[in-house]
Amino acid sequence: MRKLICPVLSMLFIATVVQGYWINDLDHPCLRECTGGEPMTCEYDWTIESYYSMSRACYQCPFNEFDCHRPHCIPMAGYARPVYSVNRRQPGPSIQVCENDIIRVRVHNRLQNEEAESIHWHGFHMRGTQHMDGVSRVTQCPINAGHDFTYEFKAEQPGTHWWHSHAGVHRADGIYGSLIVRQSSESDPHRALYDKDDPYHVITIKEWSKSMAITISTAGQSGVAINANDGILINGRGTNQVLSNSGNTTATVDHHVVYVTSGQRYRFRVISAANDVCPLSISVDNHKLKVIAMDGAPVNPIDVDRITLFSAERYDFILNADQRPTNYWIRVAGLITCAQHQELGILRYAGTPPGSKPMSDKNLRAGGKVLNPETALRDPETVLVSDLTDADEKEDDLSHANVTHYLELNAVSRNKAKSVHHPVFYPYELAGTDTYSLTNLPIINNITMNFPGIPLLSHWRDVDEASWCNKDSLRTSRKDCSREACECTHRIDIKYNQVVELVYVNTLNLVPHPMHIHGYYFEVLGMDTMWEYFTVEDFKRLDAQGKISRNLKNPPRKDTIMIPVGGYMIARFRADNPGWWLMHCHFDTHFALGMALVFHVEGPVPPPPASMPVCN
Ligand SMILES: *[C@@H]1O[C@H](CO)[C@@H](O)[C@H](O)[C@H]1NC(C)=O
Ligand SMILES: *[C@@H]1O[C@H](CO)[C@@H](O)[C@H](O)[C@H]1NC(C)=O
Ligand SMILES: *[C@@H]1O[C@H](CO)[C@@H](O)[C@H](O)[C@H]1NC(C)=O
Ligand SMILES: [Cu+2]
Repeated sequence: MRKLICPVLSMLFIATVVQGYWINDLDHPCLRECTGGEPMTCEYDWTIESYYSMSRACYQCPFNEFDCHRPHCIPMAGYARPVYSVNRRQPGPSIQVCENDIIRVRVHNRLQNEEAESIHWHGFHMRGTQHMDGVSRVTQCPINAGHDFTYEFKAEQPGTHWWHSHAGVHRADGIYGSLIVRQSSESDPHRALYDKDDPYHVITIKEWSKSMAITISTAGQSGVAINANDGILINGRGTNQVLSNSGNTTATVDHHVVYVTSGQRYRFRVISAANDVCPLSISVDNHKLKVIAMDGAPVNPIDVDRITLFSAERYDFILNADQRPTNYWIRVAGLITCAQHQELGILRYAGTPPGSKPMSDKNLRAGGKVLNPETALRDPETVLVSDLTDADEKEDDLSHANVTHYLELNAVSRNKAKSVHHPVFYPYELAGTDTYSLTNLPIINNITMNFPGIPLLSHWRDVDEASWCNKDSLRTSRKDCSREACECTHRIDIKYNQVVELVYVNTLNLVPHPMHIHGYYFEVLGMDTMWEYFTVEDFKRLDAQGKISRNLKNPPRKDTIMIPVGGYMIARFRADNPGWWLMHCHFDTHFALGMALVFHVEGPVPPPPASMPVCN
């Protein structure tokens, strides 16, 4: 048996290494042409482990490039550090299925240190399978170390999605991967615009760091300065670490290569798996990007030169391979805290020699028209996501909102009982250059989210009455949140089937926040950058004067959207998916500090499966 399989496996291995991809994804029976026929049940077996990049599985990587592609070798940028991994890969296994398939993932938590885990399926709304949303302490108890749990749900949202850990900060250390749901030609409104849509054109990008995420987040909370990022990865590969071996030869991990053939039009699916305040702008030299979808939802096509992605955003674009057949740089440039980094991949036309590189200046940063600029400032070279329009037939009318919730995002100086700034030992009032540095606390409506130790979806009735709060309850309680952080379980109750309008205002001119809603799409009615210290009161005043415009006709849909500094974003959704849905900033360090709340949408939720993990 062994003898029979091995030659076949190694041939496959070599064949797929040429394309820079992994056998197990391409081998899966669910990766097929989507014809709209019988859905399949797609099974996956995942082992989650504490592991290491540049382990012995990497042999002579990067001095021998072939070795960097070996099974169990996680090269990252050639730097050896602890990682968390699914099946000893980074990014983890890609799930690629057809619309309406059933996805069944058996997760075996084998993390060291007794760490618990849960997996969120980012982009899926989990209607009828609310218990599968994978948010530790909201929809489930995390899976304890040594235990297994099987997630099972239907691939109802077509498009480019991803999966990632939603326990602690494990996502940043490697528990993430792509989740692609393709449609039949008849269902895909943009099918006529491209020729190819295959796994080789799925790209995940993120920053990497020499430190583990827990080190970065606790250092930030404790006022200890360390590097939060040391480079950028394209599909798990970075080239910015120069290594030398005993023979004094130097080498770096090779660029990620994407292959195209002249005359073909390719659907690219790009996912930002960034951990933190690291927006990434992607472009391809000499090529326009025709954007056709955001966060999985189709938009009317628009041509741009580059796209800025915040953590958890996805963009699909079509690249027409109509240039001289050679190599071109794929540029992924960091912004804000990642501004010093740029990573390069290679777009290689068929017929170009392997190992050859593009001729153009590798240090250049791309210019031209940008979609989703981090400033959200309007000028002739920028397109805001709210300027795009939905390409699907509208089934629902959200032109009348039943209720509006104002969500004020802020980053403030506050003392926090257990960490950050202790009210007595190291209060923020004493922070300064001669004492200790200030750590700001990101908040929503002055509240720091505190999760109870039990999952809300199944056990919310057991939560102590006094620990709940929202803006209104704080007002009546007369709690003063201006010095000490108000830590409580921030909950907004929503009646079934209401049309909910959310107005996000990012008050302080500090950083943009990519806000993510679980269980729904936001319809993005409008956004703008206003002025430094723009407040909810300012918004209400302008709105009353009719100076705020809303696109009620065909707003684009997103599940993660950046709220610009000193600006606002207006979103709506119909609350027809009962449950407990987390809404939070997708920056790890902000989420860890409590920039989150839960929407409780009333209505019946099916009982949890008997196999749910337990805690407390
Ligand atoms: C490598 O470089 C060091 C320092 O320049 C030198 O001492 C050593 O002999 C070199 N080793 C080889 C194998 O060339
Ligand atoms: C938050 O607190 C500040 C005072 O520190 C107050 O001006 C503001 O109105 C509060 N915001 C909300 C949404 O309650
Ligand atoms: C929302 O408002 C519409 C129009 O006023 C009304 O018909 C509908 O009953 C309201 N829905 C809910 C759930 O309150
Ligand atoms: Cu944030």
